[in-house]
Amino acid sequence: MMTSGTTLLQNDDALQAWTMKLREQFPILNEHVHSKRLVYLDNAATTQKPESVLSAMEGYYRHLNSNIHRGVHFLSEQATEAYEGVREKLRSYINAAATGEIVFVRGTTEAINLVADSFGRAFVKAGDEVLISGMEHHSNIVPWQLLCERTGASLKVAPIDDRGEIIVEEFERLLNKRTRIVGLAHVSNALGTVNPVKHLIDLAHRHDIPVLVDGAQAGPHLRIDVRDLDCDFYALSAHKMYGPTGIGVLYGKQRLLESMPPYQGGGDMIRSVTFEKTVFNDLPYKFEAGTPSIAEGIGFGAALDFLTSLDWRAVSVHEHSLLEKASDALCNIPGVRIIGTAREKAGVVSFVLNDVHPHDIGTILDQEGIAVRTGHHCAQPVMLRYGIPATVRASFAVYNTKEEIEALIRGIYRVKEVFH
Ligand code: 7TS
Repeated sequence: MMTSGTTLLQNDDALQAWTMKLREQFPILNEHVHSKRLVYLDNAATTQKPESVLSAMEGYYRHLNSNIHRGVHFLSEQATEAYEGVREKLRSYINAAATGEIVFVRGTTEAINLVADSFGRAFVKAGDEVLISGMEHHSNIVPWQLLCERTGASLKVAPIDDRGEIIVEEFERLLNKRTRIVGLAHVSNALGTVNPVKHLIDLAHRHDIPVLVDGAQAGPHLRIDVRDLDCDFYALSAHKMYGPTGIGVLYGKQRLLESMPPYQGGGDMIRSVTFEKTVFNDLPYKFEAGTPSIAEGIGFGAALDFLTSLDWRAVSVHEHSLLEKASDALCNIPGVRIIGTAREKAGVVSFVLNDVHPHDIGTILDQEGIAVRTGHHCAQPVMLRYGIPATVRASFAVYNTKEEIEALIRGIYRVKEVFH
Protein backbone atom coordinates (compact mmCIF):
# COMPACT_ATOMS: atom_id res chain seq x y z
CA MET A 1 0.00 0.00 0.00
CA MET A 2 3.04 2.21 0.15
CA THR A 3 3.41 1.96 -3.63
CA SER A 4 2.24 5.18 -5.23
CA GLY A 5 -0.43 5.17 -7.92
CA THR A 6 2.05 6.53 -10.43
CA THR A 7 4.42 3.60 -9.86
CA LEU A 8 1.53 1.18 -10.23
CA LEU A 9 0.52 2.82 -13.47
CA GLN A 10 3.96 2.10 -14.90
CA ASN A 11 4.51 -1.32 -13.43
CA ASP A 12 2.26 -4.34 -13.85
CA ASP A 13 4.17 -6.41 -11.29
CA ALA A 14 3.82 -3.72 -8.64
CA LEU A 15 0.08 -3.60 -9.33
CA GLN A 16 -0.15 -7.37 -9.00
CA ALA A 17 1.78 -7.37 -5.70
CA TRP A 18 -0.38 -4.52 -4.35
CA THR A 19 -3.59 -6.41 -5.17
CA MET A 20 -2.30 -9.68 -3.71
CA LYS A 21 -1.44 -7.92 -0.45
CA LEU A 22 -4.96 -6.49 -0.31
CA ARG A 23 -6.53 -9.88 -1.02
CA GLU A 24 -4.88 -11.35 2.07
CA GLN A 25 -7.15 -9.15 4.16
CA PHE A 26 -10.30 -10.79 2.74
CA PRO A 27 -10.68 -14.37 4.01
CA ILE A 28 -13.69 -15.21 1.84
CA LEU A 29 -11.59 -14.83 -1.32
CA ASN A 30 -10.00 -18.20 -0.47
CA GLU A 31 -13.34 -19.99 -0.71
CA HIS A 32 -14.09 -22.55 -3.41
CA VAL A 33 -17.39 -22.69 -5.27
CA HIS A 34 -18.28 -25.85 -7.22
CA SER A 35 -14.66 -26.93 -6.59
CA LYS A 36 -13.32 -23.80 -8.32
CA ARG A 37 -11.57 -20.89 -6.64
CA LEU A 38 -14.19 -18.18 -6.06
CA VAL A 39 -14.06 -15.35 -8.60
CA TYR A 40 -16.22 -12.69 -7.00
CA LEU A 41 -17.43 -10.15 -9.55
CA ASP A 42 -20.67 -9.08 -7.87
CA ASN A 43 -19.24 -6.20 -5.87
CA ALA A 44 -21.93 -3.71 -6.91
CA ALA A 45 -24.45 -5.91 -5.05
CA THR A 46 -22.20 -6.06 -2.00
CA THR A 47 -18.45 -6.05 -1.40
CA GLN A 48 -16.59 -8.61 0.68
CA LYS A 49 -15.38 -7.68 4.15
CA PRO A 50 -11.78 -7.45 5.38
CA GLU A 51 -10.65 -9.25 8.52
CA SER A 52 -10.56 -5.92 10.39
CA VAL A 53 -14.31 -5.39 9.89
CA LEU A 54 -15.11 -8.93 10.98
CA SER A 55 -13.00 -8.66 14.13
CA ALA A 56 -14.32 -5.18 15.03
CA MET A 57 -17.87 -6.52 15.02
CA GLU A 58 -16.97 -9.66 16.93
CA GLY A 59 -14.94 -7.59 19.39
CA TYR A 60 -17.95 -5.42 20.13
CA TYR A 61 -20.16 -8.43 20.89
CA ARG A 62 -17.44 -10.15 22.95
CA HIS A 63 -16.25 -7.19 24.98
CA LEU A 64 -18.57 -4.18 24.74
CA ASN A 65 -22.10 -5.40 24.05
CA SER A 66 -24.57 -2.97 25.60
CA ASN A 67 -27.06 -0.36 24.45
CA ILE A 68 -25.80 3.12 23.64
CA HIS A 69 -26.78 6.68 24.62
CA ARG A 70 -28.53 5.55 27.80
CA GLY A 71 -26.37 3.74 30.32
CA VAL A 72 -24.06 5.31 32.87
CA HIS A 73 -22.37 1.95 33.24
CA PHE A 74 -18.95 1.24 31.81
CA LEU A 75 -19.93 -0.95 28.84
CA SER A 76 -22.61 1.44 27.67
CA GLU A 77 -20.25 4.38 27.85
CA GLN A 78 -17.57 2.50 25.93
CA ALA A 79 -19.99 1.33 23.27
CA THR A 80 -21.41 4.85 22.92
CA GLU A 81 -17.92 6.23 22.50
CA ALA A 82 -17.07 3.63 19.84
CA TYR A 83 -20.31 4.23 17.92
CA GLU A 84 -20.10 8.03 18.10
CA GLY A 85 -16.44 7.78 17.09
CA VAL A 86 -17.62 6.29 13.80
CA ARG A 87 -19.91 9.27 13.24
CA GLU A 88 -16.91 11.58 13.52
CA LYS A 89 -14.87 9.27 11.26
CA LEU A 90 -17.64 9.48 8.65
CA ARG A 91 -17.90 13.24 8.98
CA SER A 92 -14.21 13.53 8.29
CA TYR A 93 -14.25 10.86 5.51
CA ILE A 94 -16.91 12.66 3.45
CA ASN A 95 -15.82 16.12 4.66
CA ALA A 96 -19.13 17.14 6.23
CA ALA A 97 -19.09 20.33 8.31
CA ALA A 98 -20.48 18.80 11.54
CA THR A 99 -21.39 15.43 13.07
CA GLY A 100 -25.00 16.68 13.34
CA GLU A 101 -25.12 16.29 9.55
CA ILE A 102 -24.32 12.56 9.75
CA VAL A 103 -27.51 10.53 10.26
CA PHE A 104 -27.10 6.78 10.67
CA VAL A 105 -29.65 4.78 8.68
CA ARG A 106 -29.97 1.16 7.49
CA GLY A 107 -28.53 2.02 4.09
CA THR A 108 -29.04 4.04 0.94
CA THR A 109 -32.64 2.89 0.57
CA GLU A 110 -33.61 4.11 4.01
CA ALA A 111 -31.68 7.37 3.53
CA ILE A 112 -33.69 8.20 0.40
CA ASN A 113 -36.98 7.16 2.00
CA LEU A 114 -36.17 9.39 4.96
CA VAL A 115 -35.67 12.43 2.73
CA ALA A 116 -38.68 11.67 0.50
CA ASP A 117 -40.87 11.30 3.58
CA SER A 118 -39.56 14.07 5.82
CA PHE A 119 -38.49 16.71 3.28
CA GLY A 120 -41.62 15.78 1.33
CA ARG A 121 -43.92 16.46 4.28
CA ALA A 122 -42.29 19.83 4.92
CA PHE A 123 -41.84 21.14 1.39
CA VAL A 124 -43.71 19.21 -1.33
CA LYS A 125 -47.33 19.84 -2.26
CA ALA A 126 -49.77 19.29 -5.14
CA GLY A 127 -48.51 20.74 -8.41
CA ASP A 128 -44.82 20.53 -7.39
CA GLU A 129 -42.27 18.43 -9.23
CA VAL A 130 -39.51 16.01 -8.25
CA LEU A 131 -36.75 15.49 -10.82
CA ILE A 132 -34.67 12.31 -11.17
CA SER A 133 -32.70 10.78 -14.06
CA GLY A 134 -33.46 7.87 -16.38
CA MET A 135 -30.74 5.68 -14.88
CA GLU A 136 -31.85 5.55 -11.25
CA HIS A 137 -31.99 2.44 -9.06
CA HIS A 138 -35.53 1.63 -7.87
CA SER A 139 -34.46 3.02 -4.47
CA ASN A 140 -34.20 6.45 -6.05
CA ILE A 141 -37.47 6.15 -7.96
CA VAL A 142 -40.09 4.47 -5.79
CA PRO A 143 -39.76 6.67 -2.65
CA TRP A 144 -40.35 9.72 -4.87
CA GLN A 145 -43.31 8.05 -6.58
CA LEU A 146 -44.82 7.35 -3.15
CA LEU A 147 -44.26 11.01 -2.23
CA CYS A 148 -45.89 12.17 -5.46
CA GLU A 149 -48.88 9.88 -4.88
CA ARG A 150 -49.28 11.22 -1.37
CA THR A 151 -49.03 14.88 -2.29
CA GLY A 152 -50.23 15.23 -5.87
CA ALA A 153 -46.76 16.28 -7.04
CA SER A 154 -45.38 14.81 -10.25
CA LEU A 155 -42.20 12.91 -11.04
CA LYS A 156 -40.08 14.20 -13.94
CA VAL A 157 -37.27 12.18 -15.51
CA ALA A 158 -34.19 13.57 -17.25
CA PRO A 159 -33.49 11.17 -20.14
CA ILE A 160 -30.21 9.38 -20.88
CA ASP A 161 -28.57 8.96 -24.28
CA ASP A 162 -27.44 5.73 -25.99
CA ARG A 163 -24.09 5.76 -24.18
CA GLY A 164 -25.88 5.91 -20.84
CA GLU A 165 -25.15 9.54 -20.00
CA ILE A 166 -27.68 12.04 -18.68
CA ILE A 167 -28.56 14.54 -21.44
CA VAL A 168 -27.51 17.66 -19.55
CA GLU A 169 -29.53 20.10 -21.71
CA GLU A 170 -32.68 18.05 -21.04
CA PHE A 171 -31.90 17.99 -17.33
CA GLU A 172 -31.48 21.75 -17.36
CA ARG A 173 -34.70 22.21 -19.32
CA LEU A 174 -36.64 20.25 -16.70
CA LEU A 175 -35.51 22.46 -13.81
CA ASN A 176 -38.16 25.08 -13.12
CA LYS A 177 -39.92 26.94 -10.34
CA ARG A 178 -42.14 23.94 -9.54
CA THR A 179 -39.15 21.61 -8.97
CA ARG A 180 -38.80 21.01 -5.22
CA ILE A 181 -35.94 18.49 -5.15
CA VAL A 182 -33.61 16.57 -7.49
CA GLY A 183 -32.44 12.96 -6.90
CA LEU A 184 -29.44 11.67 -8.86
CA ALA A 185 -27.16 8.64 -8.80
CA HIS A 186 -23.49 9.54 -8.50
CA VAL A 187 -22.60 6.24 -10.23
CA SER A 188 -25.15 4.02 -12.02
CA ASN A 189 -25.31 0.43 -10.75
CA ALA A 190 -26.66 -0.88 -14.06
CA LEU A 191 -24.45 1.04 -16.52
CA GLY A 192 -21.43 2.14 -14.51
CA THR A 193 -21.84 5.77 -15.63
CA VAL A 194 -20.20 8.35 -13.38
CA ASN A 195 -22.52 11.35 -13.54
CA PRO A 196 -21.16 14.91 -13.53
CA VAL A 197 -23.00 15.50 -10.27
CA LYS A 198 -21.07 18.60 -9.28
CA HIS A 199 -22.15 20.34 -12.47
CA LEU A 200 -25.74 19.07 -12.20
CA ILE A 201 -25.93 20.27 -8.58
CA ASP A 202 -24.69 23.67 -9.67
CA LEU A 203 -27.40 23.84 -12.35
CA ALA A 204 -30.09 22.92 -9.80
CA HIS A 205 -28.76 25.42 -7.27
CA ARG A 206 -29.14 28.23 -9.79
CA HIS A 207 -32.88 27.65 -9.25
CA ASP A 208 -32.44 27.15 -5.46
CA ILE A 209 -33.39 23.50 -5.79
CA PRO A 210 -31.76 21.05 -3.33
CA VAL A 211 -30.14 17.87 -4.67
CA LEU A 212 -29.95 14.41 -3.14
CA VAL A 213 -27.09 12.27 -4.46
CA ASP A 214 -27.47 8.49 -4.30
CA GLY A 215 -23.87 7.52 -3.60
CA ALA A 216 -24.40 3.76 -3.15
CA GLN A 217 -22.11 2.89 -6.07
CA ALA A 218 -19.74 5.81 -5.67
CA GLY A 219 -18.76 4.91 -2.09
CA PRO A 220 -16.42 2.05 -3.01
CA HIS A 221 -14.83 3.72 -6.06
CA LEU A 222 -14.57 7.48 -5.50
CA ARG A 223 -13.37 9.76 -2.74
CA ILE A 224 -16.45 11.70 -1.71
CA ASP A 225 -16.32 15.30 -0.59
CA VAL A 226 -19.83 16.56 0.15
CA ARG A 227 -18.70 20.16 0.61
CA ASP A 228 -16.84 20.18 -2.68
CA LEU A 229 -19.89 18.70 -4.45
CA ASP A 230 -22.11 21.11 -2.48
CA CYS A 231 -24.84 18.44 -2.48
CA ASP A 232 -27.71 18.92 -0.03
CA PHE A 233 -28.11 15.21 0.80
CA TYR A 234 -25.81 12.26 0.13
CA ALA A 235 -26.73 8.59 0.74
CA LEU A 236 -24.35 5.66 1.32
CA SER A 237 -24.52 1.96 2.24
CA ALA A 238 -21.65 0.52 4.31
CA HIS A 239 -22.00 -2.94 2.77
CA LYS A 240 -20.91 -1.64 -0.64
CA MET A 241 -17.84 -0.05 0.99
CA TYR A 242 -16.30 -3.21 2.55
CA GLY A 243 -18.48 -2.77 5.65
CA PRO A 244 -21.45 -4.68 7.06
CA THR A 245 -25.08 -4.74 5.94
CA GLY A 246 -27.73 -2.93 7.97
CA ILE A 247 -25.94 0.40 8.30
CA GLY A 248 -25.43 3.42 6.09
CA VAL A 249 -25.48 7.15 6.26
CA LEU A 250 -27.60 10.05 5.21
CA TYR A 251 -25.57 13.24 5.00
CA GLY A 252 -27.74 16.35 5.02
CA LYS A 253 -26.93 20.04 5.26
CA GLN A 254 -27.70 21.16 8.79
CA ARG A 255 -30.04 23.96 7.71
CA LEU A 256 -32.17 21.50 5.74
CA LEU A 257 -32.19 18.73 8.34
CA GLU A 258 -33.23 21.27 10.97
CA SER A 259 -36.17 22.38 8.85
CA MET A 260 -37.44 18.80 8.38
CA PRO A 261 -39.78 16.86 10.73
CA PRO A 262 -38.72 13.53 12.28
CA TYR A 263 -38.97 10.41 10.10
CA GLN A 264 -39.83 7.86 12.79
CA GLY A 265 -40.82 8.30 16.43
CA GLY A 266 -39.42 6.37 19.37
CA GLY A 267 -36.61 6.28 21.88
CA ASP A 268 -33.46 8.39 21.42
CA MET A 269 -35.06 10.92 19.05
CA ILE A 270 -36.74 12.89 21.86
CA ARG A 271 -35.69 15.42 24.44
CA SER A 272 -38.86 15.10 26.53
CA VAL A 273 -42.21 13.35 26.19
CA THR A 274 -45.56 13.99 27.85
CA PHE A 275 -48.91 12.80 26.54
CA GLU A 276 -49.59 16.37 25.50
CA LYS A 277 -46.34 17.21 23.76
CA THR A 278 -43.00 15.76 22.68
CA VAL A 279 -39.89 17.88 22.22
CA PHE A 280 -37.53 16.36 19.69
CA ASN A 281 -33.82 15.79 20.17
CA ASP A 282 -31.07 17.76 18.40
CA LEU A 283 -29.49 16.68 15.12
CA PRO A 284 -28.68 14.02 14.17
CA TYR A 285 -30.60 12.11 16.90
CA LYS A 286 -33.93 13.61 15.83
CA PHE A 287 -33.76 11.21 12.86
CA GLU A 288 -32.46 8.17 14.76
CA ALA A 289 -35.38 6.51 16.58
CA GLY A 290 -34.77 3.29 18.50
CA THR A 291 -31.71 1.14 19.18
CA PRO A 292 -29.47 1.40 16.12
CA SER A 293 -27.27 -1.25 14.46
CA ILE A 294 -24.42 -0.82 16.94
CA ALA A 295 -22.12 -3.68 15.93
CA GLU A 296 -22.65 -2.74 12.28
CA GLY A 297 -21.81 0.89 13.04
CA ILE A 298 -18.57 -0.21 14.64
CA GLY A 299 -17.88 -2.46 11.64
CA PHE A 300 -18.51 0.52 9.36
CA GLY A 301 -15.81 2.36 11.31
CA ALA A 302 -13.32 -0.43 10.57
CA ALA A 303 -14.34 -0.33 6.88
CA LEU A 304 -13.64 3.42 6.83
CA ASP A 305 -10.21 2.75 8.33
CA PHE A 306 -9.61 0.23 5.54
CA LEU A 307 -10.70 2.75 2.89
CA THR A 308 -8.58 5.48 4.45
CA SER A 309 -5.54 3.19 4.40
CA LEU A 310 -5.78 2.82 0.61
CA ASP A 311 -3.71 4.85 -1.82
CA TRP A 312 -6.61 6.24 -3.81
CA ARG A 313 -4.55 7.06 -6.85
CA ALA A 314 -3.64 3.36 -6.92
CA VAL A 315 -7.28 2.32 -6.43
CA SER A 316 -8.28 4.44 -9.37
CA VAL A 317 -5.50 3.12 -11.63
CA HIS A 318 -6.21 -0.48 -10.66
CA GLU A 319 -10.00 -0.36 -10.97
CA HIS A 320 -9.84 1.48 -14.29
CA SER A 321 -7.42 -1.08 -15.66
CA LEU A 322 -9.79 -3.91 -14.64
CA LEU A 323 -12.73 -2.14 -16.26
CA GLU A 324 -10.79 -1.43 -19.42
CA LYS A 325 -9.45 -4.96 -19.68
CA ALA A 326 -12.90 -6.48 -19.17
CA SER A 327 -14.59 -4.07 -21.60
CA ASP A 328 -11.96 -4.56 -24.33
CA ALA A 329 -12.04 -8.35 -24.03
CA LEU A 330 -15.84 -8.49 -24.02
CA CYS A 331 -16.04 -6.21 -27.08
CA ASN A 332 -13.86 -8.67 -28.95
CA ILE A 333 -16.22 -11.59 -28.35
CA PRO A 334 -18.58 -11.89 -31.34
CA GLY A 335 -22.20 -11.45 -30.22
CA VAL A 336 -21.41 -9.49 -27.05
CA ARG A 337 -22.92 -6.02 -26.69
CA ILE A 338 -21.90 -3.79 -23.81
CA ILE A 339 -24.79 -1.83 -22.28
CA GLY A 340 -23.48 1.49 -21.01
CA THR A 341 -20.53 3.05 -22.79
CA ALA A 342 -20.34 6.38 -20.97
CA ARG A 343 -17.07 8.30 -21.21
CA GLU A 344 -16.70 8.19 -17.43
CA LYS A 345 -17.40 4.83 -15.81
CA ALA A 346 -16.60 3.14 -12.53
CA GLY A 347 -16.65 -0.44 -11.37
CA VAL A 348 -19.34 -1.94 -13.61
CA VAL A 349 -19.56 -3.60 -17.01
CA SER A 350 -23.03 -4.73 -18.13
CA PHE A 351 -23.51 -6.79 -21.28
CA VAL A 352 -25.72 -9.11 -23.30
CA LEU A 353 -24.71 -12.00 -25.57
CA ASN A 354 -26.82 -12.57 -28.69
CA ASP A 355 -30.15 -14.00 -27.58
CA VAL A 356 -28.77 -16.05 -24.69
CA HIS A 357 -30.70 -15.14 -21.56
CA PRO A 358 -28.47 -13.47 -18.95
CA HIS A 359 -29.71 -15.92 -16.29
CA ASP A 360 -28.35 -18.82 -18.35
CA ILE A 361 -25.03 -17.02 -18.64
CA GLY A 362 -24.98 -16.42 -14.89
CA THR A 363 -25.71 -20.10 -14.19
CA ILE A 364 -22.90 -21.34 -16.44
CA LEU A 365 -20.47 -18.80 -14.95
CA ASP A 366 -21.49 -19.95 -11.47
CA GLN A 367 -20.46 -23.49 -12.40
CA GLU A 368 -17.00 -22.04 -13.05
CA GLY A 369 -16.96 -20.42 -9.59
CA ILE A 370 -17.63 -16.96 -11.06
CA ALA A 371 -20.18 -14.77 -9.26
CA VAL A 372 -21.84 -12.09 -11.41
CA ARG A 373 -25.28 -10.55 -11.18
CA THR A 374 -27.85 -11.12 -13.89
CA GLY A 375 -31.25 -9.47 -14.22
CA HIS A 376 -32.56 -5.93 -14.27
CA HIS A 377 -30.37 -4.84 -11.32
CA CYS A 378 -33.31 -3.00 -9.72
CA ALA A 379 -33.15 -0.56 -12.62
CA GLN A 380 -36.02 -1.72 -14.84
CA PRO A 381 -36.40 1.68 -16.59
CA VAL A 382 -32.78 1.34 -17.78
CA MET A 383 -33.57 -2.06 -19.30
CA LEU A 384 -36.65 -0.57 -20.97
CA ARG A 385 -34.51 2.28 -22.36
CA TYR A 386 -32.25 -0.27 -24.11
CA GLY A 387 -35.09 -2.62 -25.08
CA ILE A 388 -33.67 -5.60 -23.19
CA PRO A 389 -35.07 -7.63 -20.29
CA ALA A 390 -31.82 -8.02 -18.40
CA THR A 391 -28.03 -7.90 -18.56
CA VAL A 392 -25.07 -9.78 -17.14
CA ARG A 393 -23.16 -7.46 -14.84
CA ALA A 394 -19.57 -7.93 -13.71
CA SER A 395 -18.60 -5.43 -11.03
CA PHE A 396 -15.18 -4.87 -9.54
CA ALA A 397 -13.53 -4.07 -6.25
CA VAL A 398 -9.96 -3.26 -5.24
CA TYR A 399 -9.14 -6.92 -4.63
CA ASN A 400 -10.06 -8.18 -8.11
CA THR A 401 -7.27 -9.23 -10.47
CA LYS A 402 -6.70 -9.41 -14.19
CA GLU A 403 -6.62 -13.23 -13.88
CA GLU A 404 -10.21 -13.01 -12.64
CA ILE A 405 -11.16 -10.98 -15.72
CA GLU A 406 -9.52 -13.67 -17.85
CA ALA A 407 -11.59 -16.30 -16.00
CA LEU A 408 -14.72 -14.30 -16.81
CA ILE A 409 -13.80 -14.14 -20.49
CA ARG A 410 -13.07 -17.89 -20.61
CA GLY A 411 -16.45 -18.39 -18.93
CA ILE A 412 -18.21 -16.41 -21.68
CA TYR A 413 -16.52 -18.56 -24.35
CA ARG A 414 -17.77 -21.60 -22.41
CA VAL A 415 -21.32 -20.14 -22.60
CA LYS A 416 -20.90 -19.74 -26.37
CA GLU A 417 -19.84 -23.38 -26.68
CA VAL A 418 -22.91 -24.53 -24.75
CA PHE A 419 -25.30 -22.40 -26.81
CA HIS A 420 -23.84 -22.82 -30.28
N1 7TS B 1 -28.79 3.05 -5.24
C1 7TS B 1 -27.94 2.41 -6.05
C2 7TS B 1 -27.29 3.15 -7.18
C3 7TS B 1 -27.65 1.05 -5.82
O1 7TS B 1 -26.79 0.43 -6.62
C4 7TS B 1 -28.28 0.38 -4.75
C5 7TS B 1 -28.07 -1.08 -4.50
C6 7TS B 1 -29.13 1.11 -3.92
C7 7TS B 1 -29.38 2.43 -4.20
C8 7TS B 1 -29.76 0.51 -2.72
O2 7TS B 1 -28.80 0.22 -1.75
P1 7TS B 1 -29.18 -0.57 -0.44
O3 7TS B 1 -27.87 -0.83 0.22
O4 7TS B 1 -30.07 0.29 0.37
O5 7TS B 1 -29.87 -1.83 -0.89
N2 7TS B 1 -27.69 -1.81 -5.64
C9 7TS B 1 -27.63 -3.15 -5.76
C10 7TS B 1 -27.19 -3.74 -6.93
O6 7TS B 1 -26.81 -3.15 -7.92
N3 7TS B 1 -27.24 -5.09 -6.78
O7 7TS B 1 -27.70 -5.36 -5.57
C11 7TS B 1 -27.96 -4.16 -4.92
